[in-house]
Amino acid sequence: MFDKVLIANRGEVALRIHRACREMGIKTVAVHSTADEDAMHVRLADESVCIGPPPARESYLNMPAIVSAATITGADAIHPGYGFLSEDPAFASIVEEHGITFIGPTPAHIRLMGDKIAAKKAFRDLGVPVVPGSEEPATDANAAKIAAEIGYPVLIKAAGGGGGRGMKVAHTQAELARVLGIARAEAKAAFRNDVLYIEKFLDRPRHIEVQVLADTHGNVVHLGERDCSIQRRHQKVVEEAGSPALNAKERAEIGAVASKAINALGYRNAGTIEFLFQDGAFYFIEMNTRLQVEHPVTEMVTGIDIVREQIRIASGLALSRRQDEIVMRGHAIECRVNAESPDTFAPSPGRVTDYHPPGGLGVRVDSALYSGCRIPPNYDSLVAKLVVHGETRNECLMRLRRSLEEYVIGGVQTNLALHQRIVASPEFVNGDYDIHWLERFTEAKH
Ligand code: MV4
Repeated sequence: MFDKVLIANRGEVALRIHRACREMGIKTVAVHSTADEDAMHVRLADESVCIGPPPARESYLNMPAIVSAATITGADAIHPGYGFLSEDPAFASIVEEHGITFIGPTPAHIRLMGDKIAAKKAFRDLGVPVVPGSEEPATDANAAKIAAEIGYPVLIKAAGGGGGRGMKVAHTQAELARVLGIARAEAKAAFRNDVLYIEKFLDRPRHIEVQVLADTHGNVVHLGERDCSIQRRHQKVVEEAGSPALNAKERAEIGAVASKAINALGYRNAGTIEFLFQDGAFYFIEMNTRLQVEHPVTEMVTGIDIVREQIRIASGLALSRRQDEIVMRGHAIECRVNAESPDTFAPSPGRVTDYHPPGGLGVRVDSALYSGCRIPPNYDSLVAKLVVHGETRNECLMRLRRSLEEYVIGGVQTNLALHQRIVASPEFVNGDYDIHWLERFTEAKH
């Protein structure tokens, strides 16, 4: 097992990783920008290294600075968290070239899943259902033929994309011709890759993802699914485990399909397989090769510490449980608490004057906030995750409502009131929502 892990991240996820290390008797190294000198992740770590100025490009994305920090402090391994360098195959390679273990998948698997066409083909070849669409890149010459074969409406996606940026819907051949060039220019600007592909457009799907873990001994398990359909502009706002949309048969099937594919791919460490689910059918769309923001809902229902498993896997140990030893118990919901304007959704950085997180049975708060801390303007507006567990979805909702009422974050604007409105809405209470629901809900208010 590792003696010392460098955490190449900030905020709540840096703390989350620190906590797993602490419990395992592993020393931690925090890295931070000059904007984060007083940050909680720096205070808790055994050692810390300043890696650059506030802009992420020059600090949390600064590979030489981070690898140097690991070398100087004698760290055996680096955990990248999520965002920043977590899905950069070059970073994973460079870390390993320096004799440091990257806590994550191989660079080859990160690269494969970063190419959305290649990833989709790999899963389709393994018998996983995918959205009907082109197997090859869409060009000006073949796009109309591909779209006609699939049937309109179609969705144009960027092979280097993901997370939804740069997608365009076309309802007719004329519209396809109009938006193809725009999609290509946007993809090139955003991802430096102008390769596009075309899929049948699903008009009201749910976003359901399966958490998997794989070790280097050939063991693979899935930890059930999360429903992440409550989102706005491709930012998830509420996630739950399990999905209110799946029955027991569908749940077993989506998990089994995910495990089988991960095993065949020879994948290692934690991963998330994303599906769209509509009219009782699920379709693979993408795979994420990192720890995800919403991993705690899965931890709450399985009792498995996903970060601990990641560290164990990276150090060569076997998974701590077999599939038949994993039991899903109850229901969990996560609310992403953002420091943002409730009206414009613009980030609301500043000093937190008062901080009183909720507590009690079944309540978990992952946050790096403290009374008097500063939220810098340079990073993501996510400042806390309120994660609540209950024996039933209804008990979970009761606990979530009172936890949201207890939560006090003073000095900055937050989306706590939006969460209160979501959890009070009949559609959310009934589990009756798709990926478009929250956008309609927030627009109706304005
Ligand atoms: C789709 C789709 C409808 N039809 N693909 C957006 C993020 C990216 N990972 C895939 N996305 C979508 N792919 C087909 N064929 C709708 C979306 C989509 C979406 C998916 C998941 C969560 C939120 C979303 C919001 C808008 C669109």
